[in-house]
Amino acid sequence: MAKEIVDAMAMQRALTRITYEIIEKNKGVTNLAIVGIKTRGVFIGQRIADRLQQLEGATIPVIPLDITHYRDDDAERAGEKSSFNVDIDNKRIILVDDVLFTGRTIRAALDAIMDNGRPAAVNLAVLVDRGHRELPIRADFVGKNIPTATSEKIRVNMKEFDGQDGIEIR
Ligand code: 3GP
Ligand code: 5GP
Ligand code: MG
Repeated sequence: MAKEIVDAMAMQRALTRITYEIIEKNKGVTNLAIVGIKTRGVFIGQRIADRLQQLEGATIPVIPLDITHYRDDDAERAGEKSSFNVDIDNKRIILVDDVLFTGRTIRAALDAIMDNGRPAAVNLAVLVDRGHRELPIRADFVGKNIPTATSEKIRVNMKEFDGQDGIEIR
């Protein structure tokens, strides 16, 4: 059984608000770079970049990141590194993911980022925070806080990948 909790309009508004918050917190957009965690974090990151382009006239790079090999629960593949095609030294990074849960994905993403350079700062933007953190990690920009039971699943749909926008709980 799935229940829609955020519709397409509300999801778009949340992304627009996050974009304004990013501009405000960074006092502009100079030196920003977006790192999107695959799969849907990349599409969310691209939406934010498109909005930044409209609002500030700046082209912000969106770097896709696959953290599979950085997870602490995948010992077999650990050690394979992900390399960026954008120089991130002294950049202000906005790390973007669809759902924040235990925080382990973000910890892994930070490892991948640090392997690629020395950013001036890293901030975290997520569309959904569903709680249940296992590490001292929090998001700087949150689309929607959705308290969940461990057994529940949040489904994030994105036009680019799923044919429509919206967030469901099941
Ligand atoms: P994403 O790649 O866009 O993040 O892992 C495939 C998809 O399944 C992921 O899409 C993720 O959002 C979704 N998913 C739903 N529930 C879970 C979960 O509990 N853990 C993980 N890792 N992915 C989940
Ligand atoms: P964490 O590493 O914080 O436990 O989980 C974050 C990652 O797992 C996110 O990238 C997300 O894709 C996935 N994830 C965990 N729980 C959910 C969920 O309920 N829904 C979705 N869509 N993804 C989840
Ligand atoms: Mg994800």
